[in-house]
Amino acid sequence: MSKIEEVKAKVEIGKTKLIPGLVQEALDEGNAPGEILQAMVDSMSVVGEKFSSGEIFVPEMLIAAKAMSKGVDVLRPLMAGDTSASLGTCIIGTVAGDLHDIGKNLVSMMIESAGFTMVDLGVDVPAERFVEAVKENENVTLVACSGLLTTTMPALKEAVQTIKASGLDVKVIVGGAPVTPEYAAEIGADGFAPDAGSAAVKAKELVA
Ligand code: B1M
Repeated sequence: MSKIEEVKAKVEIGKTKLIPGLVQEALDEGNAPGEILQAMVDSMSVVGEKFSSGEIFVPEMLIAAKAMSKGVDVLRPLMAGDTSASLGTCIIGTVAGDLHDIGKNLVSMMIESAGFTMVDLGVDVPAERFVEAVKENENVTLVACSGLLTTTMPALKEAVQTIKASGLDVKVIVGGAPVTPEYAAEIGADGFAPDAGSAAVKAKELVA
C-alpha cells in the first residue's frame, strides 16, 4: 500500500495520531499536497456512504473528521499561496445549526491564498453575527457562508438575506454539498462555488 493509500485508509478509520506522520511520509514520497488532500476528501465520502448505510455512526464520523483536520494542518503551509495582494477581508462561517467545518476550513485556506485576510467565525453562526463581523472588521469585501445539511439550507438563505438587508457593501458567496448554483441565485447570493479551489477563483472575481 502506498503512503497516500495509507493516509486515505487511516483517515477513514479515524487514526488521528498517525495522520500527521503519514501525511509527511506521503509528501516525502513525492506526492503533491493537493493529491494528498484529495485522498482525504475521498475518505470523507466513504465515511459519508458508510454513515448513510448504517455501517458507522456519528462518533466514527467525528473521529474521521478529526483525523482529516490533523492531516490538513500538515498541508496548510504548503498550500498557502501568495498573500501579498490584498483583496480585503473575507468573513467566513458555517451557518446556524450546522457544525460541519472541514469544507469551510478548506475554502478559508484557498480564499486566503487568493489574497484575502480571513476572519473565521467558526460553525453554527447566526445570520446577524455575519453582519456584526462585517461592521467590526476593516475593509470587508466578501462574506463566505458554508452549509452542509439540507436542513440548514434555510439558514443559508437567512444569512444571505440578512447581510443583503443590512445594506452593507459586501459580496456574498455560498457553497456546501447540498447547495446548487440555482439555489444560490434564488436566495440572492452574489456567487456560488462547488469546491474550495473554485471558491478562491470566484472570490477574486467577485471583488475585482
Ligand atoms: Co455530517 N452529514 N452530520 N457530520 N457529515 C454529512 C454532511 C452527510 C451527507 C452524511 C450522510 O448522511 N451521508 C449528512 C447530511 C445529509 C443531508 O443533509 N442531505 C450528514 C448528517 C445527516 C449529519 C448529522 C445530522 C448526523 C446526526 O447527528 N444524525 C449531524 C448534524 C450535526 C450538525 O451539523 N448540526 C452530523 C454531524 C457530523 C459530525 C459532527 C460527526 C462530522 C463533522 C465534523 C466536522 O466538520 N468538524 C460529520 C461529517 C464528518 C460528515 C461527512 C462524513 C463529511 C463532511 C466533510 O467534512 N466532507 C459528510 C458526508 C460527506 O460529505 N460525504 C456528512 C469533506 C469536505 C472537504 O467536503 O464539507 O462537502 P465538504 O466541503 C467541500 C464542498 O462542499 C465545498 O468545498 C469543500 C471543499 O472542496 N464547500 C464550499 C463547502 N463549503 C463551501 C463554501 C463555499 C464554497 C464551497 O463558499 C462559501
